[in-house]
Amino acid sequence: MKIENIKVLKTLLSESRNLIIIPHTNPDGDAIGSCLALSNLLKKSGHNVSLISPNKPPHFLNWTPGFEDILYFDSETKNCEKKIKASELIFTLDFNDLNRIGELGDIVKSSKSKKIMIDHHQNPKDYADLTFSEPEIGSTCELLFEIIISMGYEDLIDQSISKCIYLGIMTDTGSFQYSSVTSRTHQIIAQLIDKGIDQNEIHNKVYNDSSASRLKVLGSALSNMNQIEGLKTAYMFLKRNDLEKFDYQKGDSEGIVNYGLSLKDVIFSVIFIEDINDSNNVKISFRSQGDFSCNEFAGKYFNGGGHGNAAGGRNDGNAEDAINKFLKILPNYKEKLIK
Ligand SMILES: [Mn+2]
Repeated sequence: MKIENIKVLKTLLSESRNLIIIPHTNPDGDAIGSCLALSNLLKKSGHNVSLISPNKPPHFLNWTPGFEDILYFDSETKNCEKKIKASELIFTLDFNDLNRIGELGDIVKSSKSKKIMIDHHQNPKDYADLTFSEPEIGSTCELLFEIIISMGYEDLIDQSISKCIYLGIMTDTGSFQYSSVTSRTHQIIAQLIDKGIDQNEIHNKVYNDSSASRLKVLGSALSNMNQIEGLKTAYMFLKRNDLEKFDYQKGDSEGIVNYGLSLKDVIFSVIFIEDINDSNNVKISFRSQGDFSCNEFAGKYFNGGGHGNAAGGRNDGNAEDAINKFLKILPNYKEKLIK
């Protein structure tokens, strides 16, 4: 991190009172954690802060300190526009391309306020006046902690802010198991624990909050799992009838595709989910490990896209149609899958 950037940030903050903080669309634990940590910190230092999210986060984040003050652009558009107009500084956290915040992006782009990006994804776009972009750091929350320390604001980090930062580091590192976790990550966690946070409570609130319908949907998908020998691939499906039988709620199928990767020798996992509202549509999620590009696969054959290791797509017809198409295409990727 450039020390010069820290100086510029301090100057910008000393010259500005009205601040906006924005996470990406469908904000996750790191986006909400970093935005609320920063908002709580800047409020303490006397700023007038509005946290504007493009839309609502999942319910298991609603305990995060300051959550009740979040404004939602999709349901309070006029009010949010007014706040942005009156602002002097806009922070964008946990994303690096204004496309990630939908229509809100146009408003940010045309705003006269200075923009500050704090993010850890690859290939940042060039929209910010001040950019903190550190792709080798595992979470925006960890990066934000380093920025706060470099600014000399360590004493402002209280228990509430520590909870927010812990949330983001925990969720973006798969609970400290990814290769992005360093000894420094653990040193930061130690400091957060010393601020009096209860990690077990945070873990339970985020991960042990399933509804019965979610577990039944998960059970149904797992019992439909197929492993394709010789292609390091697993796939699952969920049929409309089953979703109805288990009283499927939006979000219940979130993350199920990752279970495929927990199989020994599987590097590519796919789930086909029949759309409960459209009998001619199947939603598909792709996950991979290593170099195999989900993004390319989803984009080429299933009207989708995303990242190298995580992508989404769709197909006309029912799950069987989509699976048959998938099984025809897959052997063409044998070399890439088994290398
Ligand atoms: Mn993140």
